[in-house]
Amino acid sequence: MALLSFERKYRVRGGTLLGGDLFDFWVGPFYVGFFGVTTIFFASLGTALIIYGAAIGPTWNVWLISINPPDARYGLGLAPLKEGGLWQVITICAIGAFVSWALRQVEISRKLGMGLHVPFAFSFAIAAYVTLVVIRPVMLGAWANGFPYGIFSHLDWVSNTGYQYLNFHYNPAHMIAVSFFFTTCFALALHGSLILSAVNPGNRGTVKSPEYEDTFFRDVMGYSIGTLGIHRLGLFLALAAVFFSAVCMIISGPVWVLGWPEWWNWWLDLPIWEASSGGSNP
Ligand code: 07D
Ligand code: 07D
Ligand code: U10
Repeated sequence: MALLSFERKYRVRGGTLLGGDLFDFWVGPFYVGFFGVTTIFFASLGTALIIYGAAIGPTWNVWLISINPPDARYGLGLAPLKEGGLWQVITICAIGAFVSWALRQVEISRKLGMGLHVPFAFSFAIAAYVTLVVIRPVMLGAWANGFPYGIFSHLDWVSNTGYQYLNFHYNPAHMIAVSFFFTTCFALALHGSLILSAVNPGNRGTVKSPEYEDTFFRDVMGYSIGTLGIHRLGLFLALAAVFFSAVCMIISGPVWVLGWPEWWNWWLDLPIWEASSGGSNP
């Protein structure tokens, strides 16, 4: 079925979470819904405030524009607009827009009678962002710990926050997250190349079925995870990467305040070394 006639068949009412029929319509290709309206509202307001912040700031250079969180002396209180208050309102707008976007995905999934896997996955990205700008700053007692909204300034924040723990690569949850990110790329490269090899068999070849795909990996390494399985694995790997990223930041500060290399001293402190010369606690 051509996409346009499919859309006519499935552009039906219902499936909404809020607002009933009120916003149950499309504008061009976009489904609107109650959460489309709230997305537009929060995204427009947030963008307008960023432009206002740029206007009162020192530069229009888009790489250098930065909306900074309040100073540490404001703790978890509200700050005046020009001293971090903008950052606070923009953070509310960003969370409002991201959550609205996820709920709009839920409404669209329900309309189509599909599972909620896409909004479930997106909620992990939202959770990572909320970890950095709400949960961790609250645990540390100041909004100042959130990251600044600017293209280069947010890179400076990542670098400075990393070096605050001497060598961030020694953070064990960061290691797990990084490994999951690498594995995700590896899995997508294997999957993308396998599918293309099956549907592009070369001159005069016939397109190959999933049995061929399974057989390829059985021949190579004795096991195939299967055509559905690789998608489950891909989703799991990507979500685990983001989950462990959030963990690596929750433990940096609220749980561990020293350099991350020092955390590994637990190894030298194991009781099995006590009789020998090693250990940092002789
Ligand atoms: C390709 C989907 C499209 C999305 C794009 C991003 C904006 C920002 C706003 C000027 C994969 C659109 C960008 C709307 C413009 C203003 C105020 C997604 C795709 C094209 N970062 N980060 C980037 C964000 C954090 C880090 C690029 C956002 C954390 C590093 C872009 C967030 C940490 C590097 C960007 C966020 C961190 C980047 C490309 C939110 C740890 C780079 C992003 C809301 C996660 C890279 C100059 C991309 C770069 C980069 C956006 C958070 C680290 C500007 C929106 C604080 C180390 N980040 N980032 O392709 O080139 O994502 O930076 O949390 O090297 Mg970042
Ligand atoms: C937060 C983005 C959420 C996005 C949302 C959507 C829009 C709309 C609109 C396009 C989480 C936004 C959408 C705005 C756009 C349109 C139309 C994603 C988020 C909701 N690190 N490190 C990570 C590596 C080092 C440090 C994570 C590698 C150094 C700190 C990941 C290396 C030091 C933090 C990671 C490396 C250091 C991190 C990021 C290598 C610095 C974090 C992924 C090879 C000296 C961050 C939760 C992520 C984190 C993070 C990888 C090096 C510090 C695992 C590969 C040693 C301070 N690092 N890192 O989390 O965990 O995505 O955040 O060297 O805060 Mg690291
Ligand atoms: C996958 C797949 C698969 C496919 C696929 C894909 C994964 C196997 C079958 C998909 C993958 C791709 C296409 C590949 C490329 C994708 C990427 C690389 C990912 C990154 C994507 C991008 C960078 C693109 C991002 C673009 C976006 C998000 C679109 C931006 C659009 C908007 C902001 C509009 C959103 C619409 C909304 C919110 C609702 C509708 C609203 C309007 C149209 C505007 C008008 C508003 C109203 C009518 C509401 C009124 C508003 C009010 C009252 C508030 C106003 C308030 C104010 C203050 C102004 O696996 O299969 O193939 O394809």
